[in-house]
Amino acid sequence: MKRILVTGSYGQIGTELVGALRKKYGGDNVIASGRKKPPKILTEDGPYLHLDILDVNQIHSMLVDNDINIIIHNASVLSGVGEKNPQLAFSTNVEGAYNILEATRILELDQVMIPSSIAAFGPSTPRNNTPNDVIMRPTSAYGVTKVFIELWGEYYTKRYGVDFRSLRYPGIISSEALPGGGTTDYAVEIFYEALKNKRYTSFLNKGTYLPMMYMDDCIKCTIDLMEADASKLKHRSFNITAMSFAPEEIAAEIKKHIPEFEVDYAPDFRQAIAESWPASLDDSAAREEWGWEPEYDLAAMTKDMLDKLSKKLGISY
Ligand code: AKB
Repeated sequence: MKRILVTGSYGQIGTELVGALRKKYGGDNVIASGRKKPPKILTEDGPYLHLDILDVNQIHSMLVDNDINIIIHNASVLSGVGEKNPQLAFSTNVEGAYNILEATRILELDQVMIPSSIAAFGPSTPRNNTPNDVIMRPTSAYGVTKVFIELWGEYYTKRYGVDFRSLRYPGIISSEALPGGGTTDYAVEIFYEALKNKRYTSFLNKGTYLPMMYMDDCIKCTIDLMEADASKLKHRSFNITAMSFAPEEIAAEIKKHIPEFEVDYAPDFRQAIAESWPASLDDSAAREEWGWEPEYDLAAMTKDMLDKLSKKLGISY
């Protein structure tokens, strides 16, 4: 039986991942955790427990007391926040992931998943159709922490047999919880502003292509990799993508549904971060090793986002 702990559960991905995991494995078998007061959605069908990922004793007792055998460690500082506060990125992302990997090793848990990101790549990486195995020299603080996570996790797999798995998430677009301080957040904000104000000022410039994915696909690939047969995995860290677009392209797609919608551009410090990341990814390793295949393209994602958000905000379009 799977007993799963999700850290950072109130984040953009955690909020929806916990619900999907509870549906699949039973509410009581999925422990949501974090340091904040949880939203109602996390306490309705299962337990939410307070957890500080820098407190090693608390991590160990939570894992033992709740008979956990799988950790999905989503607690992380994102790229924008990490660039403003690199020391926070180090403690949350590096020390936090180290504590979780150590607990997995010491307590001999079945599996640990810790997200990586397109941020693990850097300006010397080929930008288009970036391969799974390629030079990784990120220049953002966040990106450096993600390379640490991948390499330390893979080292633990090789050295100690820890079943570490990681997805290099692209920008994730979703309607439930807002992303917290990333470079790809514009692709979520744009929907809120299109519905509320019919205009949006993008903090990334025209022509800034980035790999992206809708939340439904993000949940699917996370659970699919968790369940993948370990004997089929040649890699432990995987590129995954569903689409790639620039701000003016998502704006044009929204405009098909909201013709009055207007966008202008005022790039800030996140422009440099975005320019150091891939524009598109080659995710053939994920497709070959565990059958990854996305469902949503730009048009399908835009329609579903507008439908869900307009219902949530009570604004018709
Ligand atoms: C961010 O923009 O920081 C994240 C990511 C791509 O990892 N969404």
